[in-house]
Amino acid sequence: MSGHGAPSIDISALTTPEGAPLRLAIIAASWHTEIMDGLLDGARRAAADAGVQATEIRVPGSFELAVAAARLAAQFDAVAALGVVIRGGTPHFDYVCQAATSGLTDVSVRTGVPVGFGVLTCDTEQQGLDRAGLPGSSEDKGYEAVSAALATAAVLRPWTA
Ligand code: DLZ
Repeated sequence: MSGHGAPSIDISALTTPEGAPLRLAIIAASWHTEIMDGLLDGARRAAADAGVQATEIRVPGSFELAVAAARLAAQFDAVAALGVVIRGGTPHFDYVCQAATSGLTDVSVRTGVPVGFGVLTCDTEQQGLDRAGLPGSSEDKGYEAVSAALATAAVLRPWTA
């Protein structure tokens, strides 16, 4: 999948809603530290640009992102899940990616709370570095995940039960 065609989301507009500020949780897995540090930094920058104070929690791996998102969705308006999965020599990669993807989708649809998908599923470490929002990266997936979750939460706010 290419980053070409990505929308430009104006999250600064979210700083002036009529209602209370959006409550944001950032959940980060702990594998592949350098890439994850870049994703987290981007996620924090997006929260700051939107004028939102984020609550952060860490889980061991991307497999654990969905259960954490399920718990936090009850108390937050938007969740961003960050993970880095790099293909190895066994099918484990496919199971972890599948669990994270379907688990986070399920949480989002079931709870109605937007979950920004900041999970990199890479064949190589370099692919992760290129997308981590680090100096020299061409993409900033942590920033994008938070922006998408907050923008969706803002759009849906009038229809909150
Ligand atoms: C076991 C495992 C492996 C091999 N690779 C990764 C990875 O690249 N990225 C990641 O986030 N997590 C990985 N894990 C850990 C699993 O997500 C999970 O934490 C363990 O299987 C324990 O449930």
